[in-house]
Amino acid sequence: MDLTALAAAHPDHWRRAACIRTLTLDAVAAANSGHSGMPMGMADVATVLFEKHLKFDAGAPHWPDRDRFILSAGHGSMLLYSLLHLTGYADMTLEQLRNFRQLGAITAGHPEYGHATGVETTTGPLGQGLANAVGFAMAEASLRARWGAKVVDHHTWCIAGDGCLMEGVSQEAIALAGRHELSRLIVMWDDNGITIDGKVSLSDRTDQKARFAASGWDVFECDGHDPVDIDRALVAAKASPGPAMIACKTHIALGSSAQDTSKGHGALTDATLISDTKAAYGWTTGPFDIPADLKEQWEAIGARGAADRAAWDARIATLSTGKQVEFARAVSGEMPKKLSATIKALKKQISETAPKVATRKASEMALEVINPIIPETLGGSADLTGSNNTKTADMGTFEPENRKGRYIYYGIREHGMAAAMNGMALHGGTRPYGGTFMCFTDYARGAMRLSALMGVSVQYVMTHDSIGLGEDGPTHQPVEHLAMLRATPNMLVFRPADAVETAEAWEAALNQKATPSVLALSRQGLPTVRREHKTANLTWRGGYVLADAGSKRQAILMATGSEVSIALAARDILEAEGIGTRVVSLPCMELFASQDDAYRKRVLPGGAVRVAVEAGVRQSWDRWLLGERGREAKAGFVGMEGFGASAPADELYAHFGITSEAVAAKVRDLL
Ligand SMILES: Cc1ncc(C[n+]2csc(CCOP(=O)(O)OP(=O)(O)O)c2C)c(N)n1
Ligand SMILES: [Mg+2]
Repeated sequence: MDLTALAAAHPDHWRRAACIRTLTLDAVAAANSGHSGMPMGMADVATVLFEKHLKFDAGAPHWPDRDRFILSAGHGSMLLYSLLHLTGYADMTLEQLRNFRQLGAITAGHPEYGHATGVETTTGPLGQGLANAVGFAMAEASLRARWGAKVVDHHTWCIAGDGCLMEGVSQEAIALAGRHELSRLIVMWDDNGITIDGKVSLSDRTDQKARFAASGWDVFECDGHDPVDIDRALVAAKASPGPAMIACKTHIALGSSAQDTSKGHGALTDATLISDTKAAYGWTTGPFDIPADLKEQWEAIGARGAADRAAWDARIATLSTGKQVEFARAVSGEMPKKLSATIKALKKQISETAPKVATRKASEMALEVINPIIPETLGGSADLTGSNNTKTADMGTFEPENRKGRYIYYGIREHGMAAAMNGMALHGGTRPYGGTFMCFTDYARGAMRLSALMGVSVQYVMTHDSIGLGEDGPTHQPVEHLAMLRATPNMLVFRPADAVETAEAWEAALNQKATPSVLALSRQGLPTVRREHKTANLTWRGGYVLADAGSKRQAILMATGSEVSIALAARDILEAEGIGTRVVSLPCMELFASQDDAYRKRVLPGGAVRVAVEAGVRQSWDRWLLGERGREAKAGFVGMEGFGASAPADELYAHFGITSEAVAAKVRDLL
């Protein structure tokens, strides 16, 4: 590359972009780790985007109608941190850049949501940001339809690398965006032909432009180092009727001796390389030293959106007070006050009629009363709507012809669904939930982990939660999934026993602002075990005494979901034999663990034999069996030890020995 010619053609732009490039070199050198090449390669595109197109106000980073900028190629975090610092985000000080990747700094190795303002989502696992961006754009389209362009009217911009486009989740996301004609979504592909192992051609020969076009995108290209050409492409992409992809031809690690090589991908820390590169940029100041005139130019860019933002504030002020309050509530993630009374009324009705229904059906019953009072829910399923029972009567279908529709047909795309839901939740103003078979948590897991890491309230409706699904067999029967989900920090795993607990689980889950939830729901019908109406939400406490010992307590049975009724039947057997037996329902271990010690002790006192029953593996039960005043010699587990099998559910329970007789026998053994 002839850098002199580039600099001469657009000297002001060149110097502005060099700020990003040199801050990146300095921060990576200070940390002695990180990724230099991507920010050095994409600095021109990002400069034009922030200077001319992105609607934002660095002084109001939470402005709801700002454009969203998603750095899907999260390893290039210094691109984002440099931009946030340069444009004047108050928290992104020079000190933070100096402490890039250090403990306590907001400049984490990869951008992390909740650390620095202006970081819209956590990226780093390649492909996630792109799939989040689709969710952001869906949320924008949904809210614009409901609130009008006066209130919601913005774009979602995403920078994705070769790696993002290779990851499978990108295909799911691209197809979804194309189908939904998300014209406000613009993806800028860092087309540098390089990944860590070498040239992209080592492992790929996909025609990416044809690939996007095949899914209904409008495709553009530009010279990623020519600001005029970049601007032309951005203008065209913004105006195009479909989602837009711009192939930005760039040179990784531009201007360094590592340019166009995989060496340029990682940390360029060699002092000579750095000084030579800076000299090639025409840069004369020392590390982290941005000349005052350049900082002023960048701060003016950061303030460019202030007038727009003020105009938006004025427009919001013209809404009725009721609407203003409702908009603020939805954006804050607060639940409407009516939710609590609505759930109580449903619980009362269930306890009185005591239906025998699958908890997936009970979930639908809950959603039928929830969706009408929480207008921001956006439900969906990965092509299992009739099995997950996720669609309620009033929702309508979200589609280009009906952006007000609140039900999303995600297609067979569990990972894309989960990542899109993260984007919707992060966008704010919407409450996404989506379903699939619990076993296919595996397919969604990459994004589910990020829901937990970011602390976003997404509800995963995972039905067919055990061997109880029967004939579909072991490919579809989750065994290890409860343990795996419970092992995930900041994730609530609900496995309700009946329709009452299911309604309670929904209330508890929706009230979480910073924690995602999984609702593990049965395919098979379950009796109502909560026959006596209680206004208190017992599931919200995680665990509680469902049936106490009739005589002196000798055993405590713990169970979740479909095995609670098995525990109750075992209790009947044992009580008839004069063995006082308590049954504890434990619909959410995480919430139970967060109760104070006194409450946990009341539910799980010491002394008695303890047996846990769950049609899954034992892992995750040991705290309740051995800890919490329990003892190894007096603890047993009735559940699964391997994969399931293909047969009717009743036969499987008998075959795997998950029966009330087996539970009673285990208690007798331990006494
Ligand atoms: C899911 C996932 N797999 C692997 C990685 C490790 N990784 C980080 S960057 C990278 C190469 C990405 O290539 P590209 O997107 O072209 O970035 P560039 O080298 O052009 O900056 C890999 C494999 C990751 N971050 N996420
Ligand atoms: Mg690349």
